[in-house]
Amino acid sequence: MNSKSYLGFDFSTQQVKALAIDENFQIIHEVSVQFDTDLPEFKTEGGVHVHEDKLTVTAPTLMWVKALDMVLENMKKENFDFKSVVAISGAGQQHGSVYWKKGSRSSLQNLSSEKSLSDQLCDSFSIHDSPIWMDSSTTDICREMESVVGGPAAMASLTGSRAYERFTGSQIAKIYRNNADAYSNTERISLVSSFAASLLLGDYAAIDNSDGSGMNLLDIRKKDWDDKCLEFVAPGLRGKLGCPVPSATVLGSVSSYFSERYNFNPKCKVVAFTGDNPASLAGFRLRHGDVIVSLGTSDTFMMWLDNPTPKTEGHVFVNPVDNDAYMAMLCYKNGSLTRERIRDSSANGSWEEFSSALKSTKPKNCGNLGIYYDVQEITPNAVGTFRFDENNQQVPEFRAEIEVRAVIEGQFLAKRCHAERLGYSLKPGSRVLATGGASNNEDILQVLSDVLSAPVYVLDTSNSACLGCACRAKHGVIGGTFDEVTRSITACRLAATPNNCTYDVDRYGTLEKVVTGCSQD
Ligand code: XUL
Repeated sequence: MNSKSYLGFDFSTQQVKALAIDENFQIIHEVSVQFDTDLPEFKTEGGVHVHEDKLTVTAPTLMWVKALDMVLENMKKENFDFKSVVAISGAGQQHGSVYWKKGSRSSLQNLSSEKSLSDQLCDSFSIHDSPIWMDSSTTDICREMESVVGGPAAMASLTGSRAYERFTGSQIAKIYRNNADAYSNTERISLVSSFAASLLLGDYAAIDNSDGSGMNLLDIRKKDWDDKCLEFVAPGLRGKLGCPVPSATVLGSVSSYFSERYNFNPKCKVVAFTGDNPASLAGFRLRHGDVIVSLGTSDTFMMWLDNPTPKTEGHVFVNPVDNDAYMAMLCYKNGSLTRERIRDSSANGSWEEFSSALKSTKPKNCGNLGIYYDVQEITPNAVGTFRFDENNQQVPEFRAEIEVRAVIEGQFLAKRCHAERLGYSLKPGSRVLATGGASNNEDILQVLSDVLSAPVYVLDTSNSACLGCACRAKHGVIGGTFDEVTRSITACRLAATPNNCTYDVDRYGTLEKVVTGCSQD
């Protein structure tokens, strides 16, 4: 009963989850609430509402509040020892925003432990439907916003990313333009992460630098809002955003609402919440020189950077576990569905045959190189299938086993090429941490290891964001480096070591430029 624990939350797109670890990082409790099934009154699909224009995507803000009520009530029913919690942190889906109505700070500060949070905060939002990361309705605003700071490259260099529709800056601008009254009736704008932290803190929680980097508003080097961006978006925005803080900041203690209603220790600390991707980076305990490759429906590539060179492709965020470092993230739409298409067309729909093809062909594929964008790719913006022979001549097709190797090598070369453009370079001891469906296939992992020239480890990711936040909570109260604090966590499994084959990454980059120039609509 006297043992210490740390609590991590994850307010993701489809659910809210909480996970507690003990001093030895063992998971001692896990609870989740699914929006669609546990809160059917909000009528979400996959946790969201896609509007008629198909571009606008929102989630009911109050649903998130209710989900927190439910998570905590469930933990109480399961006799979770709230008193043991030393510190809490959490993650939120990135980019989503919450609009607190004037007067809500006082509601947060004066919550009665007799009632649920949702009963008391149901009238606290000036916008009831929070724009979320799946929204793509602000293209025009993004282009205007970029031109105000000198173009997409200048925007990327300043804020870590060119202007993206899902990033919060353009979403706030849309709200101001379409609903100026609601905007002026807004006292505070939170990200999903800082909104969730605010509930626990009983006061407005600061936005952390890492999640703040997903807004196109933060100067990622100065770690302060950029006035030009703020002025473009809406008047009086600086005051509504509050000051951003390092992600390991202890914001204060839990509000008395939680100590009275759930028996939390009144001294339990709330450490700044962050975005789900930065939180996963913490959960994977990514170190200098490491990369994470998540091979799922869409592929994601994350890396630790010391000296980033943000480009118009990919995103650079302030690092969530070291405020002086950075992380970068590259997202690819053509992931497992493209691999499966080639498996079906060139390996009789069988992963075994796919693996045999990889084994029967040599690294670098005798100079054959393929680029496969079945759907409009975002990194880079292109679509189509492109095959090049060893003389860089485009060819209409490859033999089946060449095609299999080409899709895997092409996807991994792309990631290495884009990572290097963002300032990534392999260091002695660099590790590739692989996750997602395709990380079960050792032959695919061997290609990954060869292309990236580093050993590949496989990670269990089921809880990465939540676990990362429980660890961040501990780091926040203990201090020192995150690596020191989390060093005793059991290591991941080594799955592949690189053969000595030097891939020509520049050649890939050149061919990708050819492809982008002639991308088919
Ligand atoms: C990242 C992004 C998503 C969200 C939801 O830029 O848009 O990964 O964080 O998980």
